Amino acid sequence: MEISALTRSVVKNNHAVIAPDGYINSCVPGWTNCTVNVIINEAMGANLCQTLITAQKDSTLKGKTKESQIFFYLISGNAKVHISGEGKKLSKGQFVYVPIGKEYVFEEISEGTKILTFHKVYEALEGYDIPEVIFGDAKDFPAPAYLGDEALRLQVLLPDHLSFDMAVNIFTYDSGGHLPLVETHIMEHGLMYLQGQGVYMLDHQWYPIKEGDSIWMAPYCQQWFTAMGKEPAVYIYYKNVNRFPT
Ligand code: UGY
Ligand code: MN
Repeated sequence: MEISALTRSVVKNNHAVIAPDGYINSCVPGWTNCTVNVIINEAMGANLCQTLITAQKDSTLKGKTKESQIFFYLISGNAKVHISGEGKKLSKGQFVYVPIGKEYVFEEISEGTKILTFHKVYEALEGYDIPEVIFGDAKDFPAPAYLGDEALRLQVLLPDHLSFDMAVNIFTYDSGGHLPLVETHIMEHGLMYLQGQGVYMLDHQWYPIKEGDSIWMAPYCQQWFTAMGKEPAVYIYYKNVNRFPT
């Protein structure tokens, strides 16, 4: 029998590993007939929010972005999305970026659909317009080798443009592939594993990680990862960009 007093999840001052076994549901006004797990949030010391929405029967998500922009990514399932009049169907691997000040509606969401969200308070930049709504499909994005290593491939889902203050990327590691260095940087990350497993080093502590797990890394949390197992390890991650130092 499993011992319920054990978990791989940890919450520290500069990083967290959140495995699904510790999820407790939240209620978000406007998001109905779904479970919502707020995985990363300001309450833990982060400057971003990351949630996982799991649709039940007749689920709808209605809202208006205010100071935070929201990136919605379909991990599985289907939904129909309307953003300020523009409507599109989304399925696994597809996403919509909703900038500030836009109304959004998700409907016709198939039961069990899983939607990952990243939220960040938008920091405007003088001389640049607020970004527009963006629909996309991860499979349409190139996956070039990362820093010349063919075992690591990085897809950049949002435009590399100064009007954006956040990036969302998908990182794929062949088994045995690893970051070529211990990263030490000001940018913060929120991430979720879409596939596979491996070992993450966070602030010189070592964590086994697998599909479904999430990680928060505060600015300057030192980080390194190696993939293990029989399939590539894939994670989707958030990064704040283009606005510092001030
Ligand atoms: O973009 C990044 O900083 C990325 N290489 N970090 C990470 O995967 N932990
Ligand atoms: Mn990094």
